[in-house]
Amino acid sequence: MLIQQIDAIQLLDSRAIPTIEAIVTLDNGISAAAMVPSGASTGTYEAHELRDEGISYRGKSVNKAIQNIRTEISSVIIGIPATEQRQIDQAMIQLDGMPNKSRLGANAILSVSIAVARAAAKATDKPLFAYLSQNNQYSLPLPEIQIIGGGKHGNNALDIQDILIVCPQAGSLQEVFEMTFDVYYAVADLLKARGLYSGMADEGGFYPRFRTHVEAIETVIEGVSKAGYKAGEQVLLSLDVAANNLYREEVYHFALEGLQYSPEEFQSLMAKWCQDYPIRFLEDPLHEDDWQGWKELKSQLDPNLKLIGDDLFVTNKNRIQLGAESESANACLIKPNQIGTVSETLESIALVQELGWQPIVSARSGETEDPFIAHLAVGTNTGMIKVGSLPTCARTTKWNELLRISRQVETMAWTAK
Ligand code: 2PG
Ligand code: MG
Repeated sequence: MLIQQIDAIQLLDSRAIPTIEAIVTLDNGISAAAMVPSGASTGTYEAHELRDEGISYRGKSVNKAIQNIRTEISSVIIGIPATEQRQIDQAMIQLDGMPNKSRLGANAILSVSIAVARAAAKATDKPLFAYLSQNNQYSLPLPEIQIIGGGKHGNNALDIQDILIVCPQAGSLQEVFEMTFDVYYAVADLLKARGLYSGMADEGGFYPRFRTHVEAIETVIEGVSKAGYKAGEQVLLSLDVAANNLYREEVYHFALEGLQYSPEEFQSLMAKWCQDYPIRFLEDPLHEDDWQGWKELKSQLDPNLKLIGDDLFVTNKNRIQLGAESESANACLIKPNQIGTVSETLESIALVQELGWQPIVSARSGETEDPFIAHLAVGTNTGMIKVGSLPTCARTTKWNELLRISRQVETMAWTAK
């Protein structure tokens, strides 16, 4: 099953921004394709997404990256067995030569890397999740699902980026979706009754113009009760503060309330919210360079609360290691396109698991119909996944794939805790 041909085309993501689909064909005739997603609130230390920077699609077309796949990348990969994922990824990393994959583009490299994994899974007659597994331990992940979107995904109507819910007592994934459906539409009813209803943010949640952040959090909690569930027990809250976007000139800014906070004040505010509300997951509450602040905040929080690094770690082993040494977090978002290859993503997940932290496989705000991350979460047994909100196709592609996988392997462990 040697790689015989690699091609790529420009397609559109969920924001209608161009993205890449790579197509890998093997010498036994099997072929597989993969599309890559794209973030809006990106961390500085992420792998580089190569865009044309011309006039087409406001600079966002990806023709150069596609050319790189057809020429340079093809030249080093053709002839290698598709099952040699590490060798293939290493060849692309070396060919790129830059620490952040900026020469060929992490979007070019990752699309090929995922297409190779998918082709190899097909060729070895395994479901993709099973092919990605190192130890045949699979489980269905518990999702965290967005109800309210904000920040860069929601026209900055809210300064923080996500208010999400987690249903830890649900008996199955089907039940998680049904409970989340109940809460999502209960919140919609509340917003409509108050004249606050607005369209959907990039990931499918609502983005009303609340007067304060606390009002937004309390509205979700009210929606939970309206739907007939107990907040803090059946339904927990999760926030992605995406604090990089709030931090300028050493101050955190809440435009909504017209307030500014010193780093110490912002840390205290985050700790207070976690005390006042049933928030059990807190992502990027501080900016990506404040290792000390993260450590201090962690020591103020309930040890059971998951303090999640996204922009802080960017799925990068070195940064995760730094976080472990500085005791800055106990959970890590995993986004394949932050690091740029399947094998590096698998290594980061393994490291997070070794540390005893919670890995959470995550989609990006600009998504595609590719359900790769559903397989990744199941196959590496991460236990949690984040895909944005419940509705819209780019999201349901992953939710529905998880449901299909759960049917395929009926004995699969369910991760609700
Ligand atoms: C995040 C993601 C997904 P983006 O910050 O966690 O919600 O957003 O893809 O824009 O980085
Ligand atoms: Mg985030």
